[in-house]
Amino acid sequence: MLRIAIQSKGRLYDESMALLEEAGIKLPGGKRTLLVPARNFPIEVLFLRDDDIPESVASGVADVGIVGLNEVLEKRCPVGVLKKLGFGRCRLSLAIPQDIDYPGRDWFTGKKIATSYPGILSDYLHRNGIEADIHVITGSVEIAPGIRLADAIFDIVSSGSTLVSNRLKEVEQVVESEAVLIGTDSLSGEKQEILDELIFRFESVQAADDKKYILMNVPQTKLDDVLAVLPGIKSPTVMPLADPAWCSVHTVLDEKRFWEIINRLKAAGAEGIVVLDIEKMIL
Ligand code: PRT
Ligand code: ZN
Repeated sequence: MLRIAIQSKGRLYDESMALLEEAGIKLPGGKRTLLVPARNFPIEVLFLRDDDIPESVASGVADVGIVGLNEVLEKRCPVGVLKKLGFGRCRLSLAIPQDIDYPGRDWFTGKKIATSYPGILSDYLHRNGIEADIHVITGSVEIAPGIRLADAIFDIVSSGSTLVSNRLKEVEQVVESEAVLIGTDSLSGEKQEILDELIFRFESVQAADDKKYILMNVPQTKLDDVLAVLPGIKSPTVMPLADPAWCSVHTVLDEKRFWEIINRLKAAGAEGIVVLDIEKMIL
């Protein structure tokens, strides 16, 4: 049985649960307890505050965990990142009041910086030879400059709207973060096998995430033009239709290039284009 720690509530909870579900791991519904065994896979889920996840993995209370990279770096626990999971993306940045003309990093010398991430911040200041005063606060860091508790903040930024509404501007991006799967290299053979299967399933879910399956009808006379729009995509499937003048083309597209390619396919003569989500893709 492999024990995985995930956030019990908060920003990473929904997507951590969705990832487990998409990986085919079924958890019992109903009242949730701290430790929940899956119904169909040798795994149990330990629900914790995100702050406690790195330490729980380092100490062996959990075998692996899903947590923001920012927490892993801050806690400095001896755990490794086994896999980046692509959700919970954010960055840790320095921000200062909007009306200050920012001359560069040296501005921070002698300043007071409010943060909940003193470890990452002190490393950064040290690396850059900046002496500043770190003021640790655990919530609502962004209000500190407004109430003159600090000159600047070092905090998580995602869309940037929290900074704007507190009349702050981001001046240095220090760390990029996303949810990661963490673990140690001291698992038993049995647990390692379960973990390998889990990672394989996560990878299949992730591979499908930014892909679409598309089908379209193409007149035989336009087939070459349509196939020319799909370069780099491994052998699209071409199938005959009841009307011999037409065929059906199936392929997988990167979501990022979706609109660009769809418009070119239409221009090249494709019709009746159907786009489907892909649930999993085994590479
Ligand atoms: O209760 P528990 O201790 O488990 O949770 P928590 O309150 O400490 O953390 P939670 O649930 O807020 O965040 C969990 C993780 O989500 C973080 O450690 C990050 O890895 C990740 N994450 C991603 C974020 C954000 N995006 C985010 N935007 N964590 C926090 N924020 C906050 C940020 O602190 C700031 O106040 O959102 C605000 C900024 O957002 P924007 O969009 O206005 O820039
Ligand atoms: Zn927390």
